Amino acid sequence: MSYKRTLVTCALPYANGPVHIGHLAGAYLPGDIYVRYLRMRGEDVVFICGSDEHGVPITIKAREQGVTPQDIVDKYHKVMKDAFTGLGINFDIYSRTSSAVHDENAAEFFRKLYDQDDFITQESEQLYDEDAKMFLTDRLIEGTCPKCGNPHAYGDQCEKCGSTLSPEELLDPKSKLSGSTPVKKKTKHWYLPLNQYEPWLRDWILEQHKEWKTNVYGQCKSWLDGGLQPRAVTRDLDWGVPVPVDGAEGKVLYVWFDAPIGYISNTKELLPESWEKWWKDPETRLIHFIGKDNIVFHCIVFPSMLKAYGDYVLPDNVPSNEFLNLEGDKISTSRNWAVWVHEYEKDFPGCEDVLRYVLTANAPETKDNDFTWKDFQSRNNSELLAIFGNFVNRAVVLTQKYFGGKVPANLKPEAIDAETLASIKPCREALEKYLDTFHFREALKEAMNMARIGNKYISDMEPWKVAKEDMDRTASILYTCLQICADLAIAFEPFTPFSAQKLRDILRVGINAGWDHRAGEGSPTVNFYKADEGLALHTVPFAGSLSKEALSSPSLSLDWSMLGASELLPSGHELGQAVLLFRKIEDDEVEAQIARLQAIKAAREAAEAAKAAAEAAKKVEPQKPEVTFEQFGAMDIRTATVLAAERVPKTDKLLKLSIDTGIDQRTIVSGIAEYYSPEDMVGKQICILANLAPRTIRGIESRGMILMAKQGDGTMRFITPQEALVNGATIG
Ligand code: B3M
Ligand code: ZN
Repeated sequence: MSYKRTLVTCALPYANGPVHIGHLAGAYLPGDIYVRYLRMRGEDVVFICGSDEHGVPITIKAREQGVTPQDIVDKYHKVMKDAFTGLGINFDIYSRTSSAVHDENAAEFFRKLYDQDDFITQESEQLYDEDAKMFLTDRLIEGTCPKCGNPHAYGDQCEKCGSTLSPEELLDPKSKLSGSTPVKKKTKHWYLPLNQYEPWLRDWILEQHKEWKTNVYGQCKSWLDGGLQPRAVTRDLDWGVPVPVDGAEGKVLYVWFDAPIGYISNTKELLPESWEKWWKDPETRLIHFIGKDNIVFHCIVFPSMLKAYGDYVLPDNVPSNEFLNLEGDKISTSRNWAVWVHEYEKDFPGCEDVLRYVLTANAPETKDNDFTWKDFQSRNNSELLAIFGNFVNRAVVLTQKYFGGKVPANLKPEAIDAETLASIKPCREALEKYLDTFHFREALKEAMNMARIGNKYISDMEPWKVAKEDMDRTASILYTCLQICADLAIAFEPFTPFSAQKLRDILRVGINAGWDHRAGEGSPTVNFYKADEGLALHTVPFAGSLSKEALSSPSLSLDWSMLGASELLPSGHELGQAVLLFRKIEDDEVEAQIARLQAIKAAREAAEAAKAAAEAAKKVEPQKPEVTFEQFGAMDIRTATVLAAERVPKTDKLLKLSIDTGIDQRTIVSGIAEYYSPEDMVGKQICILANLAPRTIRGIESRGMILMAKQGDGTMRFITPQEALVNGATIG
């Protein structure tokens, strides 16, 4: 079906932590690349995102830090917004689900479905914390896993053995809020009966959207084949959009009900007059960029909500990526195993495009993929720098050297020149094919192939040698190279926009990069770049279509349609200064990053080991067989003091102790050297079994035994009276 405009959304990230490279690779970079591409092709696009500021994890984090949920989301909203801007991910709006517009919009959405009787209600017994006066969501309940005995299993899952649990199954459940034992209490909730939408969903997705990426289609199919259940869309919580109906006091909309409505709210905030055109006109194409854990919500739940509401367009495509790992391990905010985008921007200023490039070249489009710092370094040094940057630099520097910085005339063309330029065309076709079908990794390969073609051509032609004999031929070679440079300034704009802009500054050309709606309603604008006036960004009123008049400029402006053309830069056009597009990433820079990660891993392992040891120490041995009173009474246990202590030579475990027992002074050999040094023992009052038959250990006669407490992990501690007693006091 034909369309007039494209509404692109990226998943609204939770405002409970900063953005990391996994987020970028999963949804935000692909979204930005796609939008930049469409805009260059002259399409009308709105690019929507914002923070997802509701949900239980935010309330837990606030409680942990002793601040309000609003404090948490204010902090991370800003960190995330700045991180995106820093990487050139330019949403038309980056708003937040705590905004007033959203509150009203989400409530209205619920209300309409409620009025239409689209929900069912269900009363159920749920666990309630009487101290905190709150119903407990699954994650707020901790208890012992019935399957593996892990004492810290959550109400929905045991992270140790991976079992899916329900809160009722936990042994000895406790509220994470107050530590008290939860009680069962009745509560009523509203459910969207997804089962009723199943036949429609089967047809809409499985029949009508076979073109969706196989990972997305496959996940939808398995959800549908598994059968859909009604889903609660309300929660007992005090952080979120209040449920706007009677009898729902203390309840809010479930975060996954309100968050996708946030896409609509944010569009409404940006374009209060014309937002409906973007959401309700069938000639709008809606594309959601998301990570794979969000597939069910965007392909099944949200479309069912939109369908129930009526009038709305449905997603045309939901290009979702798989996960990106970091140095072989799953990226995790809670385990601090991540490369944080705001930190990267601080550590590698001016290298924004390197991260964009590496994450796209390695995008987890079809399967999970791994980010490593070594790969980051080598992709920069041996691809961006050695191929793209090196080619451009050689072409421009030689043009300055031999032709005063002006594009030379094509004085002595040879067949190879035209063939080389012609070989850009198939790359362009492939590039477009891949971009149109959301295969950004392959698309980037094609852009890089164009740079390879240029780099090989200049290396093979050796204009620096030809210049010694034949200036006319040198002119043609550099003329050809500069045309390819201009191709690169177009082709790389979606992927590495900062470097593409730098390259256009070098070439002194502008670009028609399409219009955006950031200026908001009333003044939609066309943005383009002109090569005069220091390449200023020109903004003119948007007249409804890309007007050629608006774009006509006395200087040179590139256009996507020129990609692969035989002449993009005319002879005589004056170039700007040659600056390096990329710098080398040094060993010490990536080593510092690797060391940072290793330190995090080491700290985590130490903490885990300490926790495991503490757990093990708590284990107690089962009781021994009974003894009689007489048997116990036969043992002469009494207090004593250590007078002197030394290691038994050539042993690790044994100490030779000289003891004042109150009856006599004697020697006891004890296996405690692993736990106490001789100095620790001298002067200590202890308890001994005095009438143990003497034994000779390592040639020393030992008379008696020191009483030790042995813990579950095997560690030992001696027993000492709570206050100083006389030596020889009997114990029994
Ligand atoms: N906040 C989950 C996530 O950040 C969720 C996405 C909402 S999209 C409407 O992965
Ligand atoms: Zn378990």
